[in-house]
Formats: sequence, C-alpha cells, structure tokens
Amino acid sequence: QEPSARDSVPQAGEASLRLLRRIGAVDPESLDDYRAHGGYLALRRALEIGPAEVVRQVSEAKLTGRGGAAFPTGRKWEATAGQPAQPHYLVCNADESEPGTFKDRVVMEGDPFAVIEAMTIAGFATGCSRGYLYIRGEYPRAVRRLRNAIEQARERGLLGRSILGREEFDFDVEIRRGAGAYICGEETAIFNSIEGYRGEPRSKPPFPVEQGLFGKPTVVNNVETLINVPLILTGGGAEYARTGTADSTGTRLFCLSGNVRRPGVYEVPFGTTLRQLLDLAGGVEQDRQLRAVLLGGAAGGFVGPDQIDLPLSLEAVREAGTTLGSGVVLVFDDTADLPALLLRIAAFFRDESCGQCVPCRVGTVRQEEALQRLVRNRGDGADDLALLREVGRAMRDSSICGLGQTAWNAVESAVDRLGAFTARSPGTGGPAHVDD
Ligand code: L3W
Ligand code: SF4
Repeated sequence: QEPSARDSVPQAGEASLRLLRRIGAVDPESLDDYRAHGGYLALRRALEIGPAEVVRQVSEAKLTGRGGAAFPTGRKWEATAGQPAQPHYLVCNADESEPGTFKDRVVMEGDPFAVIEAMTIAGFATGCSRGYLYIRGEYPRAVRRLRNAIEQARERGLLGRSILGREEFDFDVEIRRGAGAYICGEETAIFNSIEGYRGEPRSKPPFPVEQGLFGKPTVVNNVETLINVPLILTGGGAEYARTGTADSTGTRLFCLSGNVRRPGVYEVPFGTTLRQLLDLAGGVEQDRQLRAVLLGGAAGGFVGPDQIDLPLSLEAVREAGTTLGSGVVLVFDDTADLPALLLRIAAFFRDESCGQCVPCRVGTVRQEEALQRLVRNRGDGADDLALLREVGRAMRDSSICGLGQTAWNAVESAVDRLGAFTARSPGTGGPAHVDD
C-alpha cells in the first residue's frame, strides 16, 4: 500500500514549515481548497510586476537549485529569458531517482497545485509557452494528482491561452513519465527522452539555457526549487533571503532514512546542524551509536560522527568536502557493514551508467571489481585502493555527465573519512557477503 503524503511528513518542528505548510492541511485534489490556502496569489503578483521583476526577485532571494548542483536559479532564468531563439521551454525535473530521495514525491502528492502554479510563474518569467513535467514513472499517485491539477487549472483559465485574462500570456503543461532509468534525471538525458531518443546525456556546453529541448532555450528546475518561487513572490526576495545563511538562503527539504527513529521529510532552514536535524527525527534508532551519515545520496558522500555538528549550508558542506545533493540524509548505526554498502553503491552506478562514454562505462565496472577484491581480502589490498583512486579520478575528470563524475564520491569519502577498509565497524562480524 502506498503511504499517504502525510505519513512521510514529520510532526516535529511544524511551526517552521514553509514549503510543506499545506501538506496534510490542503485537499490535494481541489483547486478551490488550494486557493483557500493562499494558492495562486503568487501568480497574480507575478503578472502584476512583470517577468523581469520576477527574475530580479528570484535573484535577490539567492535561490539555488535543489536537485543537487545548487546552481543560482536567477542566473539560469535570466539567461533563458534573454535568448532570442524561440520558443523557450520549461522542464520541471521530477524524476527523483537519487537513492534515499523522496521529498519531491511528498510535495507532488500533497500539494500538486503548488507545482503547477510555480511552473506557470517560471514560464511567465522566462518567456516559455510550454512546460514539461518529467516525472519518475514509479510515482503513480503523484502523476494522478498532477494530471488532475493541470486539468482543473486549464478549466479555470490558469493554464492555456490568455492566463488570468492576460492576452499575451499562453502557457500549458504536459506530463511525461520516466521509465525507471536513473540517468533520465540528468537534464539533457531528459531532453532526449522527451524527444523520443535514448535517455543519454548530451555534452555541455552548450548549456540548456542556450540549446536545450528540441535545440531551443530551456530552463530546467527541480520540483523543490520551483515551489520556493511563490514564497519569494508573496514575501519578496529580500525577505526570503533573511532565512538560512548568507550564501544558502531559505529552507531545505531533507529526506531522513536508515537507522533513524522517525524517518521522513524534514524542512529546516539552511545552516541547521546535522545533530539538530537528527534530533528532530528522534536520533539514532534504539539509542545505538552513530557510525556514518550518507549526505546528498550515492552521488554525495559519507560523513562520520565527528562531523555531527556540521551546519547544513552549501558553504559549510563544501568546506567539509561534501555536498547536500538532493537532500539525502541516510543514517547508519554501528552495526552497519560499510564495505557491503559500498559494494551496493558501486553496483548501482555500474547498473545505471548509460554506457555512452568510456571513463564511466569501464570505470564503474573496475570500481566494483576493485571493491569486491578489497572486501574479499578484508581491506588488505594497497594496490586495489590505489587503483580505486586512479579510476575514481579518471571518472571525475573525464566523464560526460554527473553520474560518472560523482560515481566515486561515496567510496572515496568512506575510504578517507571512515576508514572503510582499515577499521571495520564494531559488530560487523565477518567479511561482507560478495556475489562473484
Ligand atoms: C548556464 C552555465 N547554466 C551550469 C546549469 C546546468 C544545470 C545546473 C547545474 O547536476 C548534480 C550532482 C548530483 N550557464 C551553467 C549553467 N549550468 N553551468 O546549472 O549544472 P551542473 O553541470 O553543475 O550539474 P548537473 O549535472 O545538472 C549534477 C546530482 O545532480 N545527481 C543526482 C541528482 C538526483 C536528484 C533527485 O533524485 N532528485 O536530483 C547526480 O549527479 O548531486 O551534484 O541545470 O545546465 N555556465
Ligand atoms: Fe553515460 Fe556515464 Fe558517460 Fe554519463 S558519465 S554519459 S551516464 S556513460
């Protein structure tokens, strides 16, 4: 049975909820209820102030992308809006496939009209007449709710021609479903998938803002990034930027899972420490010792218990050599078998590599093989550790896309920060099971 959106939302800390404030409170199938909860005020405001001022407010808010790379949204929008080639397209990346990531699902299931309103504002600001919502195929409830939201918005003049009576503003949204490939969350692989080709990434540059979907200027934003925009417009960009830290403004949705007492999606201001976040979720299950936290997902990296007071801001995690990625906080207690976990991550990248470029196609296989040998030898393999580093660097430096560039991050952090092959976790017992 599918859990309801409400099941995934924490009870603790609700007073500070902004992005999640309507979830569980609004009827996700009713446009009237969405309006009764403040819906569509931001679109009206956008139409009043005009596209250039919307982009200015988003830049002033210092909004950054929430899909993993944290690129400044205002810069992306400005670049797209200024392109002479027509038409412009908007793509909402809802292919949420990073292991341990489920925040966008909660938003799409619990507050689908917010996603459609935010896409409409983004389309207005960047001069797009068409938006594609590329959604993970394994999210049937989210698809149903978004489809319903699109239909209701169309019926009420909030999508389609002359939105809210503005003759010059036509914008509509089409849903496209992914088919289970992780790589189809990469922005240019999405373009190929929508155009009917194999979901393989394209080389960048040119960046999508210049040549994206169907070769036209395209703005691609993650679901969580977009739903910040109505908040920015109703409160103002400067006011928005007062939450969080100087360089990481606003709140962030974190997906807590693993050995934590109350897993779920938690919304906290940037700069909240990892310890505070874990405390919100009730701490480590059964009061066991913390062994590690995977921050940012398989493409992110591990941090150890010595980094529990790390502030979760872009600048602090960068300094610590890691990333917030798509908001994954996967908690492992002292029974965790790290080598087995690394093997699982390596198998994931080997499976999901699209095979288009050599460093990633071959590197992900070599990485998994070296890890298998290390596990078999219980860490006694200096040659294999050196090989892992060499392969990891080659993947990072020369892969076409983020998958290959980040495929070594988690392994590197576990080797360097957690001593994955030198200090076995207490309670691990014998060597990890390996499938040859
Ligand atoms: C205009 C420039 N635009 C960069 C744009 C670019 C893209 C964005 C970031 O994502 C992350 C990784 C993992 N002019 C530009 C420009 N852009 N320079 O900015 O670009 P980039 O290339 O830094 O990163 P990316 O390849 O888009 C890599 C994460 O994605 N990841 C997995 C994510 C999974 C989820 C999920 O499940 N929800 O998000 C895998 O790699 O963390 O940091 O739009 O076009 N000069
Ligand atoms: Fe494909 Fe990997 Fe190359 Fe990306 S890095 S294009 S996933 S082979």
